[in-house]
Amino acid sequence: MSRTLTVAAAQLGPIARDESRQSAVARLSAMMREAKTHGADLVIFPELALTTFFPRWFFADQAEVDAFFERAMPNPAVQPLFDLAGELGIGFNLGYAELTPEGRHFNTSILVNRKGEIVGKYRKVHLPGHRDNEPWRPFQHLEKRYFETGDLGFPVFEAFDGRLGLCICNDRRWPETYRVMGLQGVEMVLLGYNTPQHYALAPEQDHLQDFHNHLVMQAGAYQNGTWVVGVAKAGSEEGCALIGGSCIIAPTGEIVAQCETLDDEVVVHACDLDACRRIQDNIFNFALHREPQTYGLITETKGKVAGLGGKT
Ligand code: ING
Repeated sequence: MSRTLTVAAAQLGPIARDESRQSAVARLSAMMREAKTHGADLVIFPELALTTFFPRWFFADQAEVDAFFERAMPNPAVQPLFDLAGELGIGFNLGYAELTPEGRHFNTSILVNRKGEIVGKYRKVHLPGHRDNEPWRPFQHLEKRYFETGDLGFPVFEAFDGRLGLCICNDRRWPETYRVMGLQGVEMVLLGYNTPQHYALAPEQDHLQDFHNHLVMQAGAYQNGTWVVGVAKAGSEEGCALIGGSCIIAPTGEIVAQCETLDDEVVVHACDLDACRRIQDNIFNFALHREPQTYGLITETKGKVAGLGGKT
């Protein structure tokens, strides 16, 4: 009897700067209900799914930044989503800005089970962008200013009769993210993203954003024999074009379901978690084929070092 986990990728269209949490939660709830009608056990929402992508602006006043953060999870504005999960018997993955009681700021994602209980939490490790206001840019990307580097590692959680891992947006571009979870036997990686079409430091690559988006997730899936569900906040959000391309990817690297619009849209797929074995036990059988004694540089240095090949 194979272990099938039916997941829904619930892509969000734009969230306006002045859109209330209640409005965002209503949209998420509508997609959760739709996912349930298609038999989903688990629905995956985007990164920072309760507010507009506020790192696109520079705020001198920290109080204006903190207004985009959640001081508790759940909280009164989000509680209806947790209640609905329990009522429908469906789990969910939600990205939001976390402000801890100690005053620490994280770009966070949680995994909630069918009873509406938080069973997993992750804080974004790879923070892209920059720290200071750079007026030359058409829009800012101040994640390094507004968030701290995640301090929870890349955990894998036993849930939904499988091994589920979480990451967020830029994390999906780094092979280390998937491999640390792959070494924990992950069977499904859940992630959300807010990805602008325009990348100010390399505008000649703007037309490749959708290709790069799928490339990195498909590679991560195949090289670790895991399902990957990537879900966008998409569309023109406060004048900034965000890519869509939300999708569900099999352990073979094949995209098995993909959103077609840049709006609120749900796609569903029944994922056979045992399909991971066909990759993890063979081509990427880590215990059989990896040679970690050769990989030291990967954790010994942050940036590049002199070549190991010696003088040429
Ligand atoms: N967004 C983007 C991402 O990694 C980015 C930042 C955009 C990096 C385009 C490179 C190119 O998808 C977030 N939120 O990490």
